[in-house]
Amino acid sequence: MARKRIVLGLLTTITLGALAVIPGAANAQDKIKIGFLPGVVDPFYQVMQLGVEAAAEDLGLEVVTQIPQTWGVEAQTPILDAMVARGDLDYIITAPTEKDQMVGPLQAAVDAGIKVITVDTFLGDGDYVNGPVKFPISYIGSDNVEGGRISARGLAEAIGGKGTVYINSTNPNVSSVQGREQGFKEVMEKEFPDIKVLGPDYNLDDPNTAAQQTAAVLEREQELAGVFGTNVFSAQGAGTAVVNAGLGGQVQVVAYDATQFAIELLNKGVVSLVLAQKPFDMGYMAVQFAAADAAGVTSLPRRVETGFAIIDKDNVADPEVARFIYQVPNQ
Ligand code: T6T
Repeated sequence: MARKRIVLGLLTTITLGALAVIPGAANAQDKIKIGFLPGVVDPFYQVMQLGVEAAAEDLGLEVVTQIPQTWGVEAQTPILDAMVARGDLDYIITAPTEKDQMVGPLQAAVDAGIKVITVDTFLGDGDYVNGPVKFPISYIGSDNVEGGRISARGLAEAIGGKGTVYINSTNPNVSSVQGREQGFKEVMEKEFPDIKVLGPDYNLDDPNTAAQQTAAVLEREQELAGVFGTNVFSAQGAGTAVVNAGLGGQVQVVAYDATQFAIELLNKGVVSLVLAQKPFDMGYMAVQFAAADAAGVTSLPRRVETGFAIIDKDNVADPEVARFIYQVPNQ
C-alpha cells in the first residue's frame, strides 16, 4: 500500500502541479465536486470507494457517495437523477448497471453540465472514441474479456482439459460480466474441444439464487467437473452449492473477485483460482482524471485497463499477491 500511495501520490503532485501552472485552474479545482455512484453494495465497490476517498484526500476534493442497495437500472437511475438535481456536482464517477439503458440517464447528466467517468462497467461498446457512446471522459476498469479467458484456462487446467463446466453469472447486458462470459466461452471453444460449457444462468446478483441454480445443475449433471462464478455473488453461491453437495475439491470452482470468502474456499481446496481485480486503482484514478480534466488536461486516455492479480493456493500467502485481496474496513 505505502509504495502504491507514493506512485499515486506522484501522479497527484503532477496533477496539482498542472493545476498550479494553469491560470485560474486552482480555483476551478477547488470548486470541483464529484459524485460517486457505484453499482451496488459489495466488497469490490467498497474497495473502490477507498480508492476514491484516498485520491479525494490527496487532492483536497469533496466526493458525494451514494450506493444502490440492489443492482439494476431501477435502483441506480433515481439516485443518479437526485445527484444531478443537486446542481452542485461537476463530475460523476459511476459503474453503469446496464450498458444501454443507462445511456439516457447519464446523457441527461451531461446535458445538465456534469461530466461522466465510467469505472468497472461501460456504456455502449466501451469505445468512447469510435463507438456509439462517446460522452464519458474515460472507461477505467478491467479487460473483462481477458479476465474470462484467464478464468477458462485456469478451470481447464484444474479439471484436466476435459469434462463439463457451468457458468453462473449475474445480470444480462452488463459489460463486465458479459465480457467475462464471452472470453470464457471463446477460450473453451478454441482451446479446449473436450470441454462442454453450460449456462450462463443469471442470479440477479443474489448469492442464494446462485447457490440454488448451481445446486440444480450439480443435481442434473452428475459428471459436472467445474463452475465459473463471474463475480462476487456468483462465485459465493456456486462455491456454497459445491460445498453443500459435498463435492468440494471434486467439482472445481474459479472465482472472479478476490473476496475473503473466495480466499477461504481457495484455502479449503474448493476454489482453484481467484481473479483479483484492482478496484482501488479504478477509484483513485477516476478522481485524478476528474481533477486533471478540470485543470484543462485534454489528453486523458479514453480507456484504462487496470489488470489483475491471479491468485491460487501456491501464491495466496505472498504479500505481493495477497495485497489484492479485497480488504474492507470493519469486515
Ligand atoms: O465483479 C464486480 C464488478 O466488476 C461487476 O461489474 C459487478 O460485480 C462486482 O461488483 C462484484 O460483485
